Amino acid sequence: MNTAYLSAGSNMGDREAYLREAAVRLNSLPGTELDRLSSIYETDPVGFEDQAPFLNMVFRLRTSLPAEELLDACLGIEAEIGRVRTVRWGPRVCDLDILLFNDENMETEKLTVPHPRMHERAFVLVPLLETDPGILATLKRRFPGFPGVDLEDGIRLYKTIQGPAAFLEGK
Ligand code: X6L
Ligand code: MG
Ligand code: MG
Repeated sequence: MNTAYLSAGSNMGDREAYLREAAVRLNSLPGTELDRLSSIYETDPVGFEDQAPFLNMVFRLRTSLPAEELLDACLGIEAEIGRVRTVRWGPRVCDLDILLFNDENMETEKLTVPHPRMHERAFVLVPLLETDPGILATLKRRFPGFPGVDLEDGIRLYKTIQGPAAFLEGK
């Protein structure tokens, strides 16, 4: 079994519904269970700032899928939910990024794990640390400059969730 941490984001339409749809689809992948999730945060856009605010959260999955198959599944789920890639760093209904996969370091054409810029993004770090405070030690070890960002800047608690089952059921 593998443990994967994924960042999820949406800044178009019914943002919370898209995050839930992503969680339901991830939980339905073969050999995969949504095992923990963060609160939902509303976050100021970074990279390309002239767009609507995001909802961001982090999912922890237990999965028998290898990392590259999980990546393909994430890209498929983004497309099924209706993602259209136009402007780089632009608005999207659903973005799913693999942050961590076990304790592995990997770099292929398709995938780099840990996500190379995760330590610079409060919208990733705050929900990630909420799902597992023990990850702080891992982040400090893997990213010498950690944290590369003010963890209180541009991020507001939007909604707390009672657990994976409640979220999947729409509560
Ligand atoms: C300089 C240059 C500083 C580029 C930052 C940061 C670029 C993040 C892209 C950057 C830079 C990104 C989300 C977002 C995006 C999201 C929020 C990206 C890719 N995705 N903003 N911007 N949440 N709040 O999920 O992360 S585009
Ligand atoms: Mg992203
Ligand atoms: Mg992405």
